[in-house]
Amino acid sequence: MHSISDIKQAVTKGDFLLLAKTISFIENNVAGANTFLAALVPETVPIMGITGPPGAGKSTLINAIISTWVNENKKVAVLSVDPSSPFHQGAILGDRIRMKDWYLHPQVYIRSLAARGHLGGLNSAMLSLTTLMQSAGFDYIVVETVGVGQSEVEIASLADTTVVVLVPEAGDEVQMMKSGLMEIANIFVVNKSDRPNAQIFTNHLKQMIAENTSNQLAPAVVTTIATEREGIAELLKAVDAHQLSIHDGLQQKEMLFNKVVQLIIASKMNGVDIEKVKLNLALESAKPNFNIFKFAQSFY
Ligand SMILES: Nc1nc2c(ncn2[C@@H]2O[C@H](COP(=O)(O)OP(=O)(O)OP(=O)(O)O)[C@@H](O)[C@H]2O)c(=O)[nH]1
Ligand SMILES: [Mg+2]
Repeated sequence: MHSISDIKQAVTKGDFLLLAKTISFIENNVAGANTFLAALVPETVPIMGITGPPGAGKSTLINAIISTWVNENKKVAVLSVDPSSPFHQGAILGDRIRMKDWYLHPQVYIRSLAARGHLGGLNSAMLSLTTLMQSAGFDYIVVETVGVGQSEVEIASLADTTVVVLVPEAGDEVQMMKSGLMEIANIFVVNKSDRPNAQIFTNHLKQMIAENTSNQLAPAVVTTIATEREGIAELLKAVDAHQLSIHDGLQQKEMLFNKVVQLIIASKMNGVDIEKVKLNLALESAKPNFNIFKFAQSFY
């Protein structure tokens, strides 16, 4: 493992090689990774989560947001979770195109992460990596996840401000209610508002929010056209406003608690071979006297 001060120094110069290596070490939980993490002193850099259905324009939005921050001379880290489903095989390549302006920029570090294959789960890996970014001299951290399954929704809830990106299409409202996106959104973005029906959709959404949340907690709604960089200033304003509102401590304590629980679970999972669990389960569960507790206990 490299020292965090070496990593930080390199990041300052726009050299992300040490950072990239360290991320791989943490992802693979190599010897020394725990000690390294335990010595980190993170700055209070807010984490912005961006989630929403596939193709809603999350990466295009991030691409536009980065340009604002780079112009302010800030350093930006983007962690993009690739769900690695057959439907998303082009995701990493797609992101390289969508965020093309920034892949080689010295102020911007973009990393795609596979959703599967992390010891102890994606949540704890994500927590480690965002803390690393907070310790490495970045001013802004963005986490992009596809809001399809519950696990993706959970990752977004690790963020300080969660932005849910929707598009004006019929049926999405119902879908959103079901998928749990409503609960985690601090800000809703109606992207692709160049499309017909954008205004109607936005009005529906606002109405739904009013019916489902108390005024105090109501998430803001911002309309954007990410491809034209329209609405980005309004979005960033809403993010700032949300950041200011979360310092009441209660929500933060709850988040901190959830993170600690994730880490404990991850440490307990350390050394458990998930593939072996799966394989053995397939064999054992077919037997007539199968008992789930007995089976699980064999891995404790
Ligand atoms: N018309 C229109 N198209 C847009 C807008 N924003 C993004 N797009 C297009 O929508 C497509 C998907 O954009 P992405 O940014 O890759 O969407 P994403 O949500 O990151 O997609 P995944 O990461 O695959 O889930 C691209 O072809 C974009 O050019 C917009 O505001 N208007
Ligand atoms: Mg994307």
